[in-house]
Amino acid sequence: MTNITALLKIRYPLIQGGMANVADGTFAAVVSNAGGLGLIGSGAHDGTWVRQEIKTCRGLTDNPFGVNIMLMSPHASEIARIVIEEGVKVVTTGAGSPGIYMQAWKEVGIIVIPVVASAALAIRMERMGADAVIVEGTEAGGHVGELTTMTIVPQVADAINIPVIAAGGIADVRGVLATFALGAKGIQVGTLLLATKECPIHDHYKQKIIKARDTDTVVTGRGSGAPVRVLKNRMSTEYLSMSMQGTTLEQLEKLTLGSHRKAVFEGDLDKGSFMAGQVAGMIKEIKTVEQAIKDLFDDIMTYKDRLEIL
Ligand code: TUI
Repeated sequence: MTNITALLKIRYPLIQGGMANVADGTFAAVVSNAGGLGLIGSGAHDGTWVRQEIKTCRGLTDNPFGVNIMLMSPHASEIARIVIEEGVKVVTTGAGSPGIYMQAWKEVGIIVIPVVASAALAIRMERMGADAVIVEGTEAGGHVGELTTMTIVPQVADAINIPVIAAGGIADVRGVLATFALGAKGIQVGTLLLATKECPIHDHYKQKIIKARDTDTVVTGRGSGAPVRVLKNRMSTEYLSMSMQGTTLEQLEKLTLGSHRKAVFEGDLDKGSFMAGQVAGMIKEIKTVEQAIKDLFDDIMTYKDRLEIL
């Protein structure tokens, strides 16, 4: 089956990014109620938190939703077990290979959609039974790879027979059409959903996205093994100048410890890490989640007909 809406039993071929510290059960339910696939972003949370958010989400929507597992988290294996116990239908993973969990998830019929950073990993995931893969270009916010959406989506689409979901750089109908032209069967969006009325982040974070220009994101930690795209601010500038001066990874870690939470919960413009993708520059207003999702798809046929090729 290559149809994402049929596979996931959702209205639009859209899944929400796994946004750690942001996407709780309440937010995931809003996205699922709007016709996409909402995800609980487990981030660095423990199993108890994830279990509670699954229950909350269930109470707020009858539509399908999933859990995103950040594989670098020390709680990843506990959460991998909890999604089975709680009967979660869909799991997405990020920041590593979910190989060791695949068999257990597939045995209970969980739909597994890993984020892959290369065609080689995509092929491995297909062999292990993944139902689709998410391919994230470096335009995305948060933890990113090197390849652009434009180049990695078609290469992975050519390498595997399961559907590719494109992420990184999509915030309007043009991005949807472009990634489908590249071979995607669905999209994942994060930044666009940060700039929504229902998103539970500090208002300073939303305003920073609305005010951002095209050149206002930067990747910190390219040398650290965990490069992260953020909106430029005092924190990112300090990080980059310290890393240029040869500051140790340990000291850099100390600088950024808890900084994403400072952005999300306190809106701390100086000390926060405001993770966001390059599309921040094209997001100009705060919409409801429902409107943001509708605007990506509802006029797509009209827009497609307006393209002048040849
Ligand atoms: O995971 C993300 N985005 C994230 S995770 C995150 S939390 C964090 N904070 C600080 C440092 C590191 C993480 C914030 N944003 N997106 C999915 C994603 N996965 N992007 C890249 C990858 C990835 C990388 C390597 C997936 C697989 C992979 O494979 C390793 C291997 O075994 O080949």
